[in-house]
Amino acid sequence: MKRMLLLNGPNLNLLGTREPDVYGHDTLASIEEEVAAYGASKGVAVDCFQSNHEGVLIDRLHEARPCYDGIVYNPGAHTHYSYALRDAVASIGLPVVEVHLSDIEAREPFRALSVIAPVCVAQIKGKGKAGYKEAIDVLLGYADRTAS
Ligand code: CA2
Repeated sequence: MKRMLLLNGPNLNLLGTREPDVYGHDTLASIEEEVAAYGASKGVAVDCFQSNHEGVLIDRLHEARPCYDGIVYNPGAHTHYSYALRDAVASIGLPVVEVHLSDIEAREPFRALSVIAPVCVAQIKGKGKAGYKEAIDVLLGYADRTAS
């Protein structure tokens, strides 16, 4: 069975409590459950982790290296400025798909830039929670392509 990590960054623990017009009505726990069930249907065991702290997320990425076939990652606002997380993603040698619930290019100008996307295999944005499931498919396709 393949293993993937679903990683969520700062403030995503607040999903379902405010700004439903932007981020939807689902809580992070319910999204994690749904994504894990989707993964299981595709033969993928999904572990979930969220933190509001940059260093904790860096440590989790480092620890992921020997354990996972890929990472689905919503870096939250770190997306737009964290070179430390970009370096962590680049250093682990695992395929990472960056996911955003909202369309970051259609919002405030500061959100349009991702400093992390260039070291990811793909970026998915503006598809709500469906983007996390699509990321699992992208990673499965990536694993197939690199195996052949
Ligand atoms: O669209 C996304 O998924 C974002 O990564 C969400 C981040 C934002 O900083 C990025 O620009 C785009 C923010 C997550 C905050 O989530 C909240 C959820 C409910 C209430 C308040 C914030």
